[in-house]
Amino acid sequence: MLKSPVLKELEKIVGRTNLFTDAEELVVYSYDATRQESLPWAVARPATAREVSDIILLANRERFPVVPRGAGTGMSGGSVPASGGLVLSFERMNRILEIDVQNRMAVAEPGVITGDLQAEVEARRLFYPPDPASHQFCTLGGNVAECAGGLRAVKYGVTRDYILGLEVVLPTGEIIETGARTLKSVAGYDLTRLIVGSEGTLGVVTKIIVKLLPLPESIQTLAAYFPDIRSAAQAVATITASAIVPRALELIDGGALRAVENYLKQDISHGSGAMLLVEVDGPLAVSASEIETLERICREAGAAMVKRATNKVEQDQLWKIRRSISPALYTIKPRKINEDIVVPPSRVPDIIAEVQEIAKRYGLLIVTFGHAGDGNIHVNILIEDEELPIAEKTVKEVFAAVVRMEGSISGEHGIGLSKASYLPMEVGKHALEAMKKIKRALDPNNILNPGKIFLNAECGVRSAE
Ligand code: 2HG
Ligand code: ZN
Repeated sequence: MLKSPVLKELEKIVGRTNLFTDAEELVVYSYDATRQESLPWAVARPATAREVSDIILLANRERFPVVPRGAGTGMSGGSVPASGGLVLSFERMNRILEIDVQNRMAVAEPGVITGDLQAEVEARRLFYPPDPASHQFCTLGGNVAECAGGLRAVKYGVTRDYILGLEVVLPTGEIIETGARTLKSVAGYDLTRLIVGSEGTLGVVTKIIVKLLPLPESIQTLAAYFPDIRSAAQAVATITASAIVPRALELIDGGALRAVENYLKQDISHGSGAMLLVEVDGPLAVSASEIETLERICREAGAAMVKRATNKVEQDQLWKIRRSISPALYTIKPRKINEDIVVPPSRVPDIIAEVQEIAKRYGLLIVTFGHAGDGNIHVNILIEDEELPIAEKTVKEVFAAVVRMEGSISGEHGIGLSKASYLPMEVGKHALEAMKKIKRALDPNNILNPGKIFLNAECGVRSAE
């Protein structure tokens, strides 16, 4: 709990209307998309880096946890205040500060909705490629914290590939700037990369400089309908080994298709057992010939039907199906345990076969879908509450298979709370210790987002509560 003199000081920093302590307000900031929840002791909505810094200085003096939060759409518990403490919410730091068309970059505050930034730059014929499925709700700050991926990562990479620099409040209160406004900079350690994906454990991001690209001239999209997931996965492996790099290559299995059909109340699968959504972009002549080749590859791999979107409305309809999968799966069973494993693309058919075998062995409903083009598959285990212990065993087996295939247990959602106990399965002892040393060096009092990435007891001291 925060004592009343501390609350008074917080009130002085952010103003009375930007500090919440009532239970009905706190509950709104207590959970994320994993549905794990834990009430914070208070919520502050700072407006500047200086306010954030003052709060962090106070947190170090009084030793209370501080948990930065964007829109709470995260999928690993990263923004859940698991040890209580103060949630820092960035609703008020939501301005796009600059779009520099000539130098193709933009500067934004962390509370900007990712889709808003995409739309603003597209209006100027520029392109911000990172595209999490939740782009209409998630924030740029959250994307930076978790190094979000999304649908276009197969061609364009993930959030870290577009961050040129940051303004960061360190866990001890100092405000620093990392990186530069230029495409190149090797002045010292790459603190930008260290902070991106650090899940709010090493600093609070208060300003973000992003790199932009020219808007591609044309986009071509197709949906390919396969009899089963095996043939669809095989098509993925053929496409990723070809000379074409699609900007999206998404796989949807039969379970996910049925879930979306029920959710949107429309026929989506056309009787198929799996679907691929494939999109290319670039100069018209190139994208037109590439989509032809991709259609042929899909047919040769066994697609019974291939439909091309002929205009923007049809393209949006296809992507609506894809973006509806995650919300649709929440409606099936009380619990949705979602993973974001990633394997080398050539191993996509192998990991899918292995997940199916594990699901059969444990008798669990497991749905697989996602960014197959870059090997990033969402394995969703849909269970009743009492099935939780078996689901946990299942997760461990899936992760073991992923590590065996030289993949990673998290491609884009982060370790957060959900995967902290599994991190040692992938990261060697000495690498894990090096990570903890960085955490302890920057956050000696373990103030910032404690219990994320590493299990709580493992990092530093925080006594005087
Ligand atoms: C997506 O790609 C998100 O739709 C959510 O990363 C994945 O719910 C999921 O498993
Ligand atoms: Zn995803």
